[in-house]
Amino acid sequence: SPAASVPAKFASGDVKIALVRQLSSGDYFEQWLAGAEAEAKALNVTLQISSGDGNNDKQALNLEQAVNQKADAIIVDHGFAQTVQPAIKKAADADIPLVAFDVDPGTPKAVALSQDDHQIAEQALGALKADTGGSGDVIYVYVAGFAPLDRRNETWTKFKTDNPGIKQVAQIGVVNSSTASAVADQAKAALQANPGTKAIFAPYDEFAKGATLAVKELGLQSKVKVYGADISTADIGVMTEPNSPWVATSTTDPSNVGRVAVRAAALLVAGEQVDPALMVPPALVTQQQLRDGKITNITQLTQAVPALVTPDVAHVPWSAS
Ligand code: SR1
Repeated sequence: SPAASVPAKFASGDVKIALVRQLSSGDYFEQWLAGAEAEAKALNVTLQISSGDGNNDKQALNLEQAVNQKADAIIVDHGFAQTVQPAIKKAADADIPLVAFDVDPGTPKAVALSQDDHQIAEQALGALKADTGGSGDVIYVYVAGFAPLDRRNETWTKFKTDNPGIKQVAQIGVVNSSTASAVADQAKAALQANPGTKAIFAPYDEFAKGATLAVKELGLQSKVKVYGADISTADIGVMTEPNSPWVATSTTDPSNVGRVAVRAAALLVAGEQVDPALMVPPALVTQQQLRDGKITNITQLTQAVPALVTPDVAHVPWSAS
């Protein structure tokens, strides 16, 4: 069928979407932004980007500002419910369309976008179970309060109940501007305190990179394997290094998720219907698969796993992308 005509406000380049981020450093957030920017360009939308850089009060102020400036739509990218929900309510009261990625908006007027975090944890833990036979000491990396990590934690909690042979011997975790190196320090201490550890469940790529570094620095690659989440070209390099302990990750294509967020916001600006809960499915990516397929970057990965690109999630009828 012929493509729908471009709404006038988009054709004239008058659409402004505020992107209000909690975090911006690290591979995941950089790729996500690149996807959001590419989609904004394709849709002739101006993206007004701010980041709290981990400062929740700053993110809340940035969000207040986006509401006061009457952006055509707002995307809230991560954040803690208690710091962003008051301003999200103001946006809803002012009828400003809003997409909340990885944070509970607290109002049904906003579109809630997430990755399927339960599936992310299930896929990574499925690999861990297959490799360990369902028993052994495991170090877990987690920080409470981040919605995606909290959902993955629900799956981990159930997994431990369902697999009594799996013993969590330590919980570590930090999210800051140098997450990977902070987690590496913590993981080294946890590994030294728990010499029987067989696996580290680290469901965020900065966690997995830190865990991998710790295992390598202690020379434990043959004993301890890492099961992570997310992927980037740099992560593919880490996973496929000779003797790398990072053997599996469950992931979306982060740049695809950024694209989906902008498409959903654009649809709302155009008055189109959008599913109130959008979810992007992940795929399990293993070290073996990357090596066998000679995959060295994200472009090659999305060619090998086309399901990582989801053009039908928040499809924009007037756009070719
Ligand atoms: C600190 S939260 C990090 C997570 O946000 C996104 O959901 C990514 O998948 C990442 O793991």
